[in-house]
Amino acid sequence: MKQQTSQAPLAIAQLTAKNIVVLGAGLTGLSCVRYLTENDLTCSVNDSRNNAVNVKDFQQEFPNVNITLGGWDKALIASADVLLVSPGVNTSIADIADEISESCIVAGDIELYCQNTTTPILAVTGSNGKSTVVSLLTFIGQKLGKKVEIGGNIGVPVLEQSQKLLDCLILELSSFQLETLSSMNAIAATVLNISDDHLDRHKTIENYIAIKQGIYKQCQTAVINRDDVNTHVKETNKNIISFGVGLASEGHFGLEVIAGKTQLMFGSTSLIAVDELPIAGLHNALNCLAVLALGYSAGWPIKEMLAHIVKFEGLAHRCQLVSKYKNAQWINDSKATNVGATLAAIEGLAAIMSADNNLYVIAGGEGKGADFSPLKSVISKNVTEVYTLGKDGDEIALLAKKAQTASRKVSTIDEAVNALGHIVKSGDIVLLSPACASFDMFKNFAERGNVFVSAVNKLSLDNETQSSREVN
Ligand code: UMA
Ligand code: ADP
Repeated sequence: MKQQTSQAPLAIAQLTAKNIVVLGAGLTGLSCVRYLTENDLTCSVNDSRNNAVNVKDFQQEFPNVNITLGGWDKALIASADVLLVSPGVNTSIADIADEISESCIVAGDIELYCQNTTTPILAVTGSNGKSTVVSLLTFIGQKLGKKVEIGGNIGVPVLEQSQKLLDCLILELSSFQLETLSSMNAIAATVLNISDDHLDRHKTIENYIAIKQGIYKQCQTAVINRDDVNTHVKETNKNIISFGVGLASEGHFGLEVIAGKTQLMFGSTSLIAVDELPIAGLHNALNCLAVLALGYSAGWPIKEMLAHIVKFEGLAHRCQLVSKYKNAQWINDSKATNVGATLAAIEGLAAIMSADNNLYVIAGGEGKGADFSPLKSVISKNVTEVYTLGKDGDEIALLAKKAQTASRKVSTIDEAVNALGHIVKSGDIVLLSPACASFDMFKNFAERGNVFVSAVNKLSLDNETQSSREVN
């Protein structure tokens, strides 16, 4: 059976009398059902897990929608004219792929949205920094007085924004969502960077890059990262704006040291010093450049964007300082679910700490088939000791050994934090940056980050209680 990404019309008027099947009953699936129902269309829903939804609640909200749980319903899939696939559902598995008919339109929620909207879109993908960039872009757009909303992989299904009249939708796209999207016509789109991620699903890095690059076929201006060749556009007739660490030519964004201070630059115009930015690290300076490039593509004035950028507070679980216990910095970077993010965190933080201090890293979890070896030299150069945990923790321990860096295996984050509580000194950094997904031990990265924060808080509280007992 040949699988296809739909170029075919999913305009609401075309969908009447079509047999629409929604795969997955999570955030995306339910948003599709809600959207179709609101447009007087019906559908069937299939989810391979038993407890995906409470069937009673579902039937109460959608009395005309048939739902099947606990396995892929092959007959239902085979009968579909339109298959609306949730991003977490891998349609290449035989149970699904073998059933899809030749004439069936296979698409995602974002394709459905794009075929039924005229809202201008700024779209962001990449291995790391997507949520930071779309959040900052949305923050700036709203501060500029525009009707701007966020959607996509950040946790807000786009169809939830479909009723709103917007000046712009800021869209975060994962590789899973790009696989089922072909009709977007964004004002501008970017691939921020590429590092190994989701290779358990996409199999090869080449395939992953090709999926990410698919975003450029669906935009008017491509915003590329000069320093990462995998983000560069292959088409020759595309309007391109670039950002990167080095000097920028006119019309592009870069960094330059002026009077001893690194500045964000637009061509030869200095914009703002990196140390005035509200989010730390070189990787975040690059994120800010990408934001400026995307906003500029939409006609937002650069000077006004800069006035608002400085007020942004950053996002939880992304290199977030959570405690200064013992005068060390305890940093929660639980969102580092891949190697690229952990590399950026270690290098970015090592750059701001003195050579006499120690950097301790807690890492490990579900590695998703990634190659950890790029961490070796960065660990060897910057890290004092690695605390490893989770399913693929031993792989990271092995890497640390090769990097001639001490490592210690722990069963829980609490165990790592308690051990570190005894050894950290003033000026040291303790960084939770797992380079892995969390689902071998936690519900999600937020739960993992919160466990770290609680453990650190408990440590400092116990210590305060202990010291006050000693004083009394
Ligand atoms: N399901 C099955 N069988 C499967 C896999 C999933 O039946 O083999 C069902 C589950 O039982 C569940 C439903 O599908 O009921 C979940 O669908 P989903 O996994 O597509 O998740 P949604 O709740 O629809 O959320 C999705 C994105 N999730 C994934 O891509 C895994 C959310 O991104 C996104 O915020 C949301 O759509 C709105 O657009 C999350 C994510 O982890 C944050 N993204 C990955 C990442 O950022 O690395 C790509
Ligand atoms: P995403 O939505 O792509 O996962 P986030 O903004 O949530 O991106 O950040 C995820 C992780 O990546 C965090 O650990 C963060 O510190 C790190 N990170 C953020 N921006 C970059 C970047 N430009 N390059 C590398 N790592 C980054």
